[in-house]
Amino acid sequence: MKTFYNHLHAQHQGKVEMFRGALVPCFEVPARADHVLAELKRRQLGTAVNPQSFDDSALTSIHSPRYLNFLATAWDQWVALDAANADKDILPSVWPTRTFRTDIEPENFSAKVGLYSYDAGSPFTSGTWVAARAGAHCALSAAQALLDGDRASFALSRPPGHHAGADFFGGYCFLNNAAIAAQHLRDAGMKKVAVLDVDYHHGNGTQAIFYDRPDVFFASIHGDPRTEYPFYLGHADEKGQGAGLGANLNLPLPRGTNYATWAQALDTSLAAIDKFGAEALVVSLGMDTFEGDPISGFTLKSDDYLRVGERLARVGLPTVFIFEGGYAVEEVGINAVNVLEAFA
Ligand code: OKP
Ligand code: ZN
Repeated sequence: MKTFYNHLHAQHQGKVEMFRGALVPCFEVPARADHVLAELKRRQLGTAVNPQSFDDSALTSIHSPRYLNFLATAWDQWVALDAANADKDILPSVWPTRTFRTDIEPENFSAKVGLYSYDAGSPFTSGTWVAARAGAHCALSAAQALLDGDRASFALSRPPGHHAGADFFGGYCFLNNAAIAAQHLRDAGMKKVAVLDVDYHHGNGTQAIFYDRPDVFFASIHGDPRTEYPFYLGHADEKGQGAGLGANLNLPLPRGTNYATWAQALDTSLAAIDKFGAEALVVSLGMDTFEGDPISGFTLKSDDYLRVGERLARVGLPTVFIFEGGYAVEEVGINAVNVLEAFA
């Protein structure tokens, strides 16, 4: 299995995120990807290759032009406000909630940051755009590998993507890599594609992007949004809308859920994907379902990920794995590679 990896991911290195009234060190750190890469090498699982580069039209198929323009220019705008800003990350502090207008892009920089985001936990840094764009190219290259005949591929990129919507960042995510990969498969002629999100957190961005579309099925197994981030989406009654009705499946589970219960939800998801008739599968591979994850609440163990990989392989579809969350940094490599090795 080819792994698409670009060292530019390390350019995205947030300093702090807002948590319970304090700025705390970021959980989403470059070492996460380094551990996965090291474990792939240790087990000699496939080859790590650089992504191809792609035209920005591959990004505009998912994200709005004004949002992409914001991402590309945000850092320069920030430093132009005050040269001393170069030493600080950008964190949003004001948002247009219900009753406010979002059709007019404000001139004020903080107001722009708020327009294009939904939380204060996702610092935008000097290297965020470069890293996120390289990550999207990893996802596109991984999707392209399937089109070129590979059975499976892996985009080992960060920052993650599944919380990013068409025109907003949040949840450590800026470009929705899974959505970009799925769309690339569609644009190349596949009629139906499924995205399966196994990250602990609901993939609200991916769901929103495809919510009214009948051609991309979205299934997600995640912590119940009544208590778990991202809180405002991911309930079981969200089934898609319009032409997309029936092409969205949420399986929220309570904090403390173990592998046996989680695996039943996996089987439910895979049966639905099979019934949908997808030609390819995009897996948002978050490893924060692990018992040792510092910000999550399921109790999967390292060996359980071998079973996950086996089950995913049994679906028999060409599969792109997209790296998402997983914050038990020391174990994230073992856990992710357990899925990939058992799949292969
Ligand atoms: C991103 B991904 C932690 C609060 C939660 C946001 C979590 C984003 C998870 N102190 N902050 O889905 O792994
Ligand atoms: Zn997560």
